[in-house]
Amino acid sequence: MNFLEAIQSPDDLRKFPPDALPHLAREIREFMIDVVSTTGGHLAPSLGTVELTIALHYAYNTPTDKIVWDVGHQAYTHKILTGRRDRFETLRRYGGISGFPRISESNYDAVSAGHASTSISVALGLARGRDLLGQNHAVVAVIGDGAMSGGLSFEGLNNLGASRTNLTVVLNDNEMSISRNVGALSRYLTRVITDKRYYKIKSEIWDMLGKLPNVGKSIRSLVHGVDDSLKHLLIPGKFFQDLGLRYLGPVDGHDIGAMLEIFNSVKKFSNEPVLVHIITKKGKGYRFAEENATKFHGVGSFSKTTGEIIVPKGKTPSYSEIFGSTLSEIAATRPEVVAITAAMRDGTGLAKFSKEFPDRFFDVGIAESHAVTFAAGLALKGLRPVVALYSTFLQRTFDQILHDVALDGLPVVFCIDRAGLVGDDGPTHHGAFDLSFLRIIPGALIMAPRDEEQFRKMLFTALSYDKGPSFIRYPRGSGTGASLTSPLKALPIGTSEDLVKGENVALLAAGDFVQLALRAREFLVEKGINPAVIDPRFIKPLDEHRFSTLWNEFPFIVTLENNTIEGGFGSALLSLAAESGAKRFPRFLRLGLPDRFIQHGDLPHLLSDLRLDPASLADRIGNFVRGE
Ligand SMILES: Cc1ncc(C[n+]2csc(CCOP(=O)(O)OP(=O)(O)O)c2C)c(N)n1
Repeated sequence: MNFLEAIQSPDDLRKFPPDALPHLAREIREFMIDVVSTTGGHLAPSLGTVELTIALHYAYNTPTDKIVWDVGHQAYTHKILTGRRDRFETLRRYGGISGFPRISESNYDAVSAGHASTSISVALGLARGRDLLGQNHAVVAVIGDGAMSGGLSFEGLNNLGASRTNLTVVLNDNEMSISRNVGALSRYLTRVITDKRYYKIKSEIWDMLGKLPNVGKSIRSLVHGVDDSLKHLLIPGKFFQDLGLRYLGPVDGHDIGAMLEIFNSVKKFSNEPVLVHIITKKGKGYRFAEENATKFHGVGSFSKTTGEIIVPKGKTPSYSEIFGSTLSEIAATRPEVVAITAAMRDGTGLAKFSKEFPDRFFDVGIAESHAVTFAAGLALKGLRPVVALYSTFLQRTFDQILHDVALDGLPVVFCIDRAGLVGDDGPTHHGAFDLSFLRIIPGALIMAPRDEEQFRKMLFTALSYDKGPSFIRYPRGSGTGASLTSPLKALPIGTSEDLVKGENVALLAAGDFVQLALRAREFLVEKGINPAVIDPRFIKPLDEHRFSTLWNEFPFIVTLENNTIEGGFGSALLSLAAESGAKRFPRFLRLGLPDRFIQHGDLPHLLSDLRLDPASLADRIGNFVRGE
């Protein structure tokens, strides 16, 4: 019998007897693996939470009760059970359902998500709001052990513990972030799990003591006065208990019955925060994902039978790979170069560096703000830290860059991966803003390479620059396949490069969009327009020398960038032009990402939707020049 087909919403799920649920879990897994093998997606995290999700929707009255998913990459079962099974095959595709919870997609998605460590804070807001409004429903935050290591989670816990409000945090502990989890909290959790059997016995004793009138209470308070290590033996999850949360667990997160028992009893605690610690296996139920959860954390299409990723033929190395190999090359002769990642060792291309220079490599966990301020400390000691972050996660570190790094002109190098549109992950992950928010930082050196070869030179330039922080932003995926044979050499700071001569129109494109500009130019030539193409290379400082004559050479200036046009490269150039005192002020057209959040989908679709594909660009530029 196919149970899954009978479920349109959690109401249908709740009609099943509990003993049917493990069978349902098997069906969901099979369905999920089938679909994700073609769409790609966060398979291993979502395979790990199948039973948890069933248990939550079974025990709680969703959508009145709110489930808040941290990151939201583990919520595929949630999507399948909440009316999106029929559209699951459109997962992450253009026009299809999102890979993350989105309020706009379903009223079962209590909160939109994508970035880590937000769940406790936002769930606490929901809970306190509920209390203030005199409403009565449960709020459950589900957070992984990786996301729990982020600073925002600690801020949330700190406030939650003091709040005495009714909120349940489910800590989904699989000992993994994308790679193996790191840090002291992770070590602590491992100890709790390892000592599980002892804890079970001890906690039974503890509960029993609590039930003994008078005597029990005094023995318990005696225990509070004794040595810490002994307390650890007596009170499981002491860390959370001390923060004011009732700790329950550890529980097997693949045992639906055990979780139902816990959730049903937790629902009765009305005035206290609770933490339920569940243990899961990342990738559960699909051999290849269990064996290599990092590879299957976020995966493209793959063969279901062999687990092999389907790689398009002739793929050139990605920018991340070029970054990793070039950094290793430079670091081989420069012992002061150190690298920092925030839980994205593989994604940022630092795996090679981490193996070659283990002492000079720091994975700080999902802690981007810490990564930046930590780099400031390393720089103060004379080291040359390179912080590799995705553009979207760099957003969290604005104040650390400004206050801890830039203010004192510390030479920290920021390698900003996934800058610009990223595709299937959508609005939470597009790196659409970094040029705009970095450009206003005094003393920042900002570069954007048009290809891999230039990228290598920019990395070398950044590591040769010691007057302040430097930033290189580059896109997701492969470059142009440019030859990588020319020697590493620093570029003169603040210099642009004229790529193609032309007349009447100057097309200035930043970073990877130079390639787009060159292709748009071909269409324009067919229309009888012959634009010059200029690569600014440096977004800050701009090439004031070259650009001072630009305004007289070209009556039409077009800028193009893989960044929001609000405050980006085009705005910088426009300000420069406005203040240049040029007699003949050119007409300006700024092209780039529009001033709105951009949905998910493959890049060709997104670019054509935004009229940023070469043919549409040529049309827009043609109309502009013709004054239409
Ligand atoms: C602020 C931020 N940094 C990095 C990421 C990338 N990221 C997505 S999931 C993940 C690991 C999360 O680990 P955990 O919370 O334990 O969940 P699991 O995948 O193990 O289920 C990371 C680093 C992110 N989404 N947000």
